Amino acid sequence: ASRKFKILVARAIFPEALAQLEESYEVQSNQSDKILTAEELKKALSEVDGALVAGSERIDAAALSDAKNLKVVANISVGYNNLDVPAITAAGVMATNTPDVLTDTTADFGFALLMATARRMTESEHWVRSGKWDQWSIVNNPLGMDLHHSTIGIIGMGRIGQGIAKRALGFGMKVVYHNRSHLSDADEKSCGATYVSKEELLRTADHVVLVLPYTAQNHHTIGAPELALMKTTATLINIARGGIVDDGALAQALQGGRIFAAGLDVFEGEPQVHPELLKCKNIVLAPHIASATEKTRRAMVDLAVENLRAALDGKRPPSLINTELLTTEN
Ligand code: 8YV
Repeated sequence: ASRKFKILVARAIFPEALAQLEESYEVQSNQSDKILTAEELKKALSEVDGALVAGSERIDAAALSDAKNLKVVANISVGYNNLDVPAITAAGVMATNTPDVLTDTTADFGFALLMATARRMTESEHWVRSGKWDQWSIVNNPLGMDLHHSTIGIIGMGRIGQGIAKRALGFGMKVVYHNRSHLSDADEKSCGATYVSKEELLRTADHVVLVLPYTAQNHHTIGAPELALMKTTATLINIARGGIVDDGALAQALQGGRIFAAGLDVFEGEPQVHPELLKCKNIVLAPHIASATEKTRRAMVDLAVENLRAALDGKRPPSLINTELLTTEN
């Protein structure tokens, strides 16, 4: 019989999932909340056949330099900017992610963050908790912006962007989007969405929602020049990645009344948050939880495990990223 495969579980996962892995593999795992250092990660990767990782593990040429037996890196995340895919491919390693299973949960959260931001829910809660709320007032209340019948502009119209568009239709919103490519006519129709240039989107949207992947090209998609195009009454929602927004420029725009409010689930350099953002009142902050429901996080782990198992069994993983690894072999 062949030897048992060794795997690395770089992050805390559900105990039942870990127990199942331990039945099939020799498992090296980090179940603490401490992220492995680059050195620890490199060493662990040199000893295993497969690895389950998430956004905080950077997998690049340096991390892979001693990884002689590694066949698969399964990311427990749909976004994979933590993976240097060309370097992983060059090492002959399969890379996988977790699309689809988190689409609706993440779109729900995007909408929740949008509603909370437009209606100033964080500020309102602080007011109630502070005991300073003394009476109902027509004018001295946190007056927000309407969602219904407003225009939502979605930048990044993949699965999650389309999920947000469909939710927006229920609010009678006009949906415009910007994306690398146009949607098919059928998809545009089912989302009720119209393609516009990024500039037109920024000028016309009442609510701008960012759902695009982080790539070198998308770095600071929203910075001072883009914020300057937006309506002063507009809200900006980032559920994509830190680095897509220039957080320093955003803090200035919020403090200067350049835009109305922002809702952020992701930050440049998270879990650090730009200190100027923390001073802003017109902001709703969340700790990167858009996919965080029990059901969805379990589904993400299960899909990552399915990807890992398939690769180690010599089968095609269901969500293989570097498909060219298989096509060149055959
Ligand atoms: C993950 C995410 O929880 O899937 C993504 O792209 O941002 C989240 O769902 C996170 O990236 C794990 O690191």
